[in-house]
Amino acid sequence: MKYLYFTISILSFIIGCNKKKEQRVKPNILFIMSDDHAYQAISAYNNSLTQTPNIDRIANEGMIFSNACVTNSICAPSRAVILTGKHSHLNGKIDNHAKFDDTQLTFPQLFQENGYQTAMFGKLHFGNNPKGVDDFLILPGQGDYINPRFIGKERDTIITGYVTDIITDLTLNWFKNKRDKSKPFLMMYLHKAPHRAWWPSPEKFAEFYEKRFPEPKTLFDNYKGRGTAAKSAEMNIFKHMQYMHDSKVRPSTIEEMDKVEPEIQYVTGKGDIVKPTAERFYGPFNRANDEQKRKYNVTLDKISKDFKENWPKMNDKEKMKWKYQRYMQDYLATISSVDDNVGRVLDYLKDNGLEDNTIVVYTSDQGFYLGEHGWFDKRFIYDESFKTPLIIKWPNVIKPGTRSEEMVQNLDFAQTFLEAAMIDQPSDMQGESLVPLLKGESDQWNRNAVYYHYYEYPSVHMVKRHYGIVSKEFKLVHFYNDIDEWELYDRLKDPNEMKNVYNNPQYKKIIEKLTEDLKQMRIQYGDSDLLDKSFIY
Ligand code: SGN
Ligand code: CA
Repeated sequence: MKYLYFTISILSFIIGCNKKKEQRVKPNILFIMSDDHAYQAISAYNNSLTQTPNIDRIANEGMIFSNACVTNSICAPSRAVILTGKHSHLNGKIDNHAKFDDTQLTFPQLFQENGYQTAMFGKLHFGNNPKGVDDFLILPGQGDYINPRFIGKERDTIITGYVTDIITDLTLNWFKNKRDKSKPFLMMYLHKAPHRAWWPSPEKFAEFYEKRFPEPKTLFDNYKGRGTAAKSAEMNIFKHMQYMHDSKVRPSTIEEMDKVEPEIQYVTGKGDIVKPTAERFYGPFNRANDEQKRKYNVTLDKISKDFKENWPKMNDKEKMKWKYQRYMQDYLATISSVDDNVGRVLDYLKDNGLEDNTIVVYTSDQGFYLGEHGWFDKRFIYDESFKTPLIIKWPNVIKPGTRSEEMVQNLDFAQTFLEAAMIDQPSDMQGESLVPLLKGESDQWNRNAVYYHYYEYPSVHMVKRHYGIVSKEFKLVHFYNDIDEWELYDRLKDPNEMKNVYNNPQYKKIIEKLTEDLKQMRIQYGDSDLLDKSFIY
């Protein structure tokens, strides 16, 4: 009897401790994701283009991943991978057009079932509402920068102001007025910026118009060292960026200048040829009210004046340079707002005693070209779009100011968050929890290479379908549907990926090994039936 009593007390002590432990350590998660944020535009990654002091705070207090990447470099598919923990071919959201099958399990649902209070504010881009979140206000589709409309649980609403500030106001308002202090939280704080057409707030528009930015080394790339796909993509700043819509030259100025070459054509999602119209400029601009327009007009006038005076005198190289500066001015201005607003949220956590027990993640749905290879946009397996920013802060777990070069993917996020929150990971999720890396236990991490597969073709920017394997040293790629071309890049010797060495005999052995590894990976992830007819348009 005495023995039984002793056993029971020990057992209840252990259970009590576990319960206590669980309550004590279940962390809050603040997941911050922006849309198309190039890691080159975060000063913790690259100090020479712009400054992002608040995002850098997360890096200084946490871990920055220099080889974080996506599985499929495009918006809605990346979000589906993040939420389901499964590659695109399994979750079905292979491109921006396909509908997300929301009967699938997404990780916020598991958080909700396991005692977390959950919320989502900003851009989702699924065409349907999120599951597993107690509160949400999301932008419809791509959403608008100026006076945006939001879809809510009960009703839709239009909110006056600039989208990045508004998404932050909504998030802070939830923290202040809706947070249930008895529960840990999962907050998904999702920016629209810096997505095309890069409309800054009127103040940042004026401020950044005065700045000049360094050009990337490969701005004038002629794609000689690459294959058909790089040559036929429609994302060259000089050729495909549009004067009105992107560079924000007034339509009336373009019309006036009959000597200016006709606007470059572009292709819509279904492969139709469409010419840009003034509507593409007025769509965003006309959302502004009179006061906002007045402020925007100060800078718009300057742009048009400069264009009118100088464009006709420029050669092609100078035009490329001009377009690049205009692009960077607006793109980086939108990021400056993101950074300011991230600072507001970090300050809130700090000032309200939430800092110590909150994991803060900063990432993007994929990377972006900021003039590298002459490009804007994303989609390719080449580094600037394949890689994505990933910075994580977790007080008392991650050693401040650390860096990881491991090959980690957005596929890993769901399992990472689940492990951190001590929630079981579904066995059919395909990533790996990053928790060992976060704890500094890199000997527990065995992955050497990752798998990539891009599908959206033919479509805007015309990047051909491809899949591939990427290790720290090499990148092997197969463009497979309307062409049959292989490319190999030596990532250490050729970090700018200027030379495809697939046909160089020196790499024969490496190619044999990588080809076999790629095949095994496709089998492992269940993506071996690449030419499944349902994937062909
Ligand atoms: C829009 C953009 C494209 C962009 C796609 C996908 N054109 O079509 O440049 O690649 O979205 O972006 S725009 O001028 O209309 O903005 S994604 O982030 O949704 O994948
Ligand atoms: Ca995106």
